[in-house]
Amino acid sequence: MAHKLILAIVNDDDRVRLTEALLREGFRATKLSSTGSFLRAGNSTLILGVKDIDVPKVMGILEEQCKSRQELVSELWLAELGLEPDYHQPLSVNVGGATVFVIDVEQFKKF
Ligand code: 2BA
Repeated sequence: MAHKLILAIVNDDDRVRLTEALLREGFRATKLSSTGSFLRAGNSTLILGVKDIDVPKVMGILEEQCKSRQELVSELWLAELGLEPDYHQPLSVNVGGATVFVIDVEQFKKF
């Protein structure tokens, strides 16, 4: 049976609801604490090993549970990036509900 590795970077605020929904449907996940390079805010990266056939179901749960939202980028950080001439106010960016990578898995074993 072929498997995929799903890496999903999600907002911390969605993590509990998302992992509960995944567990209800029988999907196991490992959570890594991660940090976005642009906002430098904490987010969560979920690692899921799933059967090929289950990928659409997991994608559906991610889409349903992860809400996109507006977040402000601090002026201090914009200045550090050298972007302050373009922005005279804190910048509002649309942070996606989930950033998802689906990767082929060569082997999946549990010992
Ligand atoms: P951050 O790097 O903190 O990015 C947060 C949001 O800031 C991004 O939302 C995007 O709307 C904006 N942003 C990021 N880089 C930008 C730039 N150079 N100029 C203008 N705006 C920028 P999302 O795209 O939804 O990404 C949310 C989080 O997902 C990211 O947090 C990062 O942790 C991860 N991510 C997104 N794309 C990725 C990729 N291609 N590879 C790895 N991680 C990624």
